[in-house]
Amino acid sequence: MAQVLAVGPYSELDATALTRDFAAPLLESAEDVTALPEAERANVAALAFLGHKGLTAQVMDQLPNLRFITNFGVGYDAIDIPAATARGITVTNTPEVLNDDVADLAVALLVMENRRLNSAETWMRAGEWAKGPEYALQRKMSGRKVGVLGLGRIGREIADRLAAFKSEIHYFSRSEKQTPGWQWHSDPVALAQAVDDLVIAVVGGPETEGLVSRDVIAALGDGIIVNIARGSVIDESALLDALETGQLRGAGLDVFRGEPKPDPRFFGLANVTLLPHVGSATHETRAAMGELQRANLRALLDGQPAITPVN
Ligand code: 8YV
Repeated sequence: MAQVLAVGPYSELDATALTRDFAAPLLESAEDVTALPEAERANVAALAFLGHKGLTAQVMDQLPNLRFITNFGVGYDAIDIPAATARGITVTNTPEVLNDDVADLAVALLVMENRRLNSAETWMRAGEWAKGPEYALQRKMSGRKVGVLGLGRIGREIADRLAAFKSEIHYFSRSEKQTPGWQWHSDPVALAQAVDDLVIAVVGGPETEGLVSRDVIAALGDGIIVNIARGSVIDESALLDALETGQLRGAGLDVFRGEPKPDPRFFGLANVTLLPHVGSATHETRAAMGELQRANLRALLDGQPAITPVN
């Protein structure tokens, strides 16, 4: 059988399955590929990848017979796709199976920040409840105008959930979609101007780098920004400035530029909910992602078309 190499911090469940089904040796990160003996590298036909950085052209060139990369995750900004395509490497990802979890989390972050639920809990744990006045009044979430930046598979699930919150839905995407009642904007600044809160759901990578610029953040005014996509989509220093001055009411963030070491300025803020990239982190969804990754691997190694190809 063609040699499969697994790269990334896999769960025990996935590591066991990759070893059992594909006899795949496991490496912690893409950087470790270089350390493999040349003969072993030459044997590798498929790479089962999990991670958020480093699958570069240089790494691919260490594996001269690499034909397939199966990514554990819907986002594949860690993989240099043009380099893979140029080398004839097919790349797959794990779309759809995580839509619900990620959309649930986006809405939870919006509710948490509008109602300041994090601070309410901290206040209660600190014993403030018994001391006197009730917790400060916050802002109503239902009925707010919400902008969804990127109306792909996850963006749509978010918008569907927000419709149940009686939100007026606005969105930005390259082209207008068949979504009666939802308002399309061709420009992120115009979207931010039209709404109260903004949810980021675009893909990461070079095409969306810094899309939520200082101007977009200023246009949003006193709203909430939720990001469940990639840290690279936001101008993070502009975001931090707006949060520190209170120009922006708050942010709910699951992703950061410096993951897993976000800018320490975030930790000094009371008007944020910070999460350690847990969008898809449930037993059910991670099991489905692992299965889809391995199904792609199996299909490709059997000479079948990829189930969920990227390039
Ligand atoms: C990660 C994600 O894949 O799917 C994505 O794009 O960002 C996540 O689901 C997961 O955290 C494993 O690294």
